[in-house]
Amino acid sequence: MSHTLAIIKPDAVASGHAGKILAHLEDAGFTVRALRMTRLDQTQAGAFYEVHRDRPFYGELVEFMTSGPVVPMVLEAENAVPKLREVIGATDPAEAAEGTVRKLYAESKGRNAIHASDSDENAAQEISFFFSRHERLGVG
Ligand code: FUP
Repeated sequence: MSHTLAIIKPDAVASGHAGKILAHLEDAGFTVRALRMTRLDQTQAGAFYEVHRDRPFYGELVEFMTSGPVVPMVLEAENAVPKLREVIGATDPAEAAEGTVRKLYAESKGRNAIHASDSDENAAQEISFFFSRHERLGVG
């Protein structure tokens, strides 16, 4: 079993889709190992998306991710990282496959409902970013 980090983003929380997205992830075979609702400040969101700092959409991305509460969670499954990437679909909902979380719930490429780690290394880093050692006791 391996682990990945998902974040239900502010658009999906605000539109009342957090519960449906959580059920979708559980139905897809993931076990939730840690979960909370929180709100990121500019420093936290900026650090989380540090890798995109030089991209033209960085400012908008940080503004969006701080615009309301988010629901980060640790998900467990076999091959959790690639499996979750498949379940959430392409970054842009217009390009996402039918039945994926982004096809069902994302508004646009920027406001796209959910984040998922893109490698095992980033998953470990992102899980530590949101969850303390104590909260991660059930993980791994
Ligand atoms: P993803 O891994 O699918 O979340 O996509 P990326 O890591 O490429 O991008 C991270 C976030 O930046 C996306 F979720 C939304 C935002 N983004 C834009 O707003 N515009 C873009 O052109 C690309 C990404």
